[in-house]
Formats: sequence, C-alpha cells, structure tokens
Amino acid sequence: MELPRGVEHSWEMFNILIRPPWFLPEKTAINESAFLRRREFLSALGLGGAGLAAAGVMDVLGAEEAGKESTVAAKSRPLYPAPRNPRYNPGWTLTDENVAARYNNFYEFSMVKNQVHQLTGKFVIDPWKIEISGLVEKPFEIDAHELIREMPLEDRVYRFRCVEAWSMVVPWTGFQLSKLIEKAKPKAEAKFVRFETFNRPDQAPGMKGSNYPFPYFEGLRMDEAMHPLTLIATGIFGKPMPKQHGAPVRLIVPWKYGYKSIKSIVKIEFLANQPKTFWEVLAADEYPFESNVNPSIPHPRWLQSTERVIDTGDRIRTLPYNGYGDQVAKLYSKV
Ligand SMILES: Nc1nc2c(c(=O)[nH]1)N[C@H]1C(S)=C(S)[C@@H](COP(=O)(O)O)O[C@H]1N2
Ligand SMILES: [Mo]
Repeated sequence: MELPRGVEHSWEMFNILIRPPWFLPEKTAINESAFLRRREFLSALGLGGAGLAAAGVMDVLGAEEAGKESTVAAKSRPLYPAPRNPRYNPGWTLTDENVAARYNNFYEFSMVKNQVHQLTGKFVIDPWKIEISGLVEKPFEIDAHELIREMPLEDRVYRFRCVEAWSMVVPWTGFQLSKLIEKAKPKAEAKFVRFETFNRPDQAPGMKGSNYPFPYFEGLRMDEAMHPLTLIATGIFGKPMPKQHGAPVRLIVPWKYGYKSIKSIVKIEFLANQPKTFWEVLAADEYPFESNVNPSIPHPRWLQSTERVIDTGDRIRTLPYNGYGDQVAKLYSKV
C-alpha cells in the first residue's frame, strides 16, 4: 500500500497501464499456475524437483516451490478439509485458488503481490510459538500446531475485501477467536486485543533494510474479537494455510478491510487501552483503527464504492460491513 502509491492503486482503480519495471501483469500469474499444475502432474509420475530443475522451471517457481512440504503441513494434513459450517456456506462462487495463492499482501516478504509466494522458502513455520499475555488470569505459550490440533476446526466461506478495492470469496478453515479468548481468561479490565507477527528478517526478505515498523501489529476491540465471525484461520481451500496466506495461523475479520486480518501471529495480548496498529502508524487518516468496510467513505486517494474480483476481473458493488451488517452493525450503533 505504500510503495505502490500512485502506481498499484491507479492501476487497480482505473486500469491504467503505468507500471514499474518489476510489475508482472496478472496474465503472468495465471501462466505460473499452469507451471504448477505441470509440476503436480510430474510429481504424480514420480518426477520430482530434479527433473524440473533440469527443465529450468525452478527459477520461475522460486525456493518455496522447490522446498519439501513442511512438517507442520504434514502433521495437520489429516485435519483437512474440516467440516463446512452450513451457517457460513452461501452459494457464492469461490475465487480461483491459484489466483488467490499468487495475489498476496504480505510485506514481510515483498510489496509485489505475485512475488510473495516465491519468497517464502526460508520461512520456518514449525515449530511456532504463540504467546498469550497481558491482562489475563494466566499468561501462557502454546505451539501453533498443538493449538490447531486442540481446537475444533471448521470451514467457512467468507468474503474478503482489501482496502485497495479488490476482493475474493474463499473458504477458510479455523476456529472462532472467541474460543481461544475463553481459554485465556482475560481480566475484566481487558478491553482490547493486540496481535503481533513474527520478526525474522533472515527468513523474510521484505523485512531486511525496510523502513516499515515491523513486526506487523494489529488490534481489535474485545467485542470485535469475541464476535462469532472473527476467526483464527489455520487453512484455506480445505488445506493447511500456505505460507503466503499467513501460515501457520492468522486472523480473519471479514467485515473489516484486509489489513486488519494479520498473518502469521506470534503474540496475542490483552490490553486496557486501544493499541496502535501498523498501518495506522504509517497513515492514520488512510488506515484508522476501526476500518470497517464502508462503500460510502472513500479512502483519501480512491473510492471504496466498488471492488474488483481478483480472478474474474468483475467490478462489483462494495457492501457496508462487506455484507456482514446484519451480524455486526449492532456493534457500532451508538445508543
Ligand atoms: N503480517 C502481515 N499480515 C498481513 C499483511 C502484511 O503485509 N503482513 N497484509 C494484510 C493485507 S493488506 C491483506 S489484504 C491481507 C491479504 O491476505 P491474503 O494474501 O491471504 O489474501 O493480509 C493482511 N495481513
Ligand atoms: Mo489489504
């Protein structure tokens, strides 16, 4: 959202073909998924990475694709797909899985969406310690993978709306954050929850020499955190969370702009006062703490009334609270 200023966004909003040299059109991303399907096909035939390296495909796919499946993914594979919760199973058309997996905001790796998935090769997601601290009865630490196996996982289809005016519809796997909060037993003074992402420049190339205030941090009010729509997501499309989507665990708050949905969480802290958030620190007028999806309040640099569906390219109307108003509007009605 920062570096692509006036470039990414003008392209998003007006489809103007002014692009920096590193910009790869989405057509390229779609071609890459053809490469991946070819790779899956070859590995089914017993032709592994070596054959592909010879074919020169490895350079295109990057380290992530060359790496073995992580132990965390292997251990949790039997948990997926989790049962779909019928309450969150509307008839919406799902976004193409391969398009979603190559169109990621994850600035710790890259500011270029279709490069993120290629730069996660060194990112270690197992073991993964999560610290639960602050205003709780008993602070504790738990391995993310242990947590994933402890919690009852379910599948939910949600709309996801980025502040940059693109959107997707995806099935997340996970559990309600409220269930983890109940485990943590916050004290009565706890009114906010703060989340923090890992801090490992050696594993995440976008963090190296960056001016951003990493590690990424976010926050919710306690009632927002306790809302049944708020998820700790552990997977997507019926599989363990790929690194580029925020493995091993991330937040999903579907009625707020995407940047609230912090990835790869290492710390959950309970606080009496409203914490600062990553994008708020960078530009408070553009990315305030609350950040509910609202088509009638334009971003200072573009409109929010419509959004572009990332796989079809369709431009559709943005809904208040991203379509979840019936469930969340009451949180914001001042009496
Ligand atoms: N740690 C971290 N979390 C993050 C981000 C990030 O850069 N770092 N980007 C946010 C933004 S702006 C969006 S739109 C979503 C993108 O999630 P996706 O790649 O799974 O679609 O992640 C959010 N969570
Ligand atoms: Mo975003």
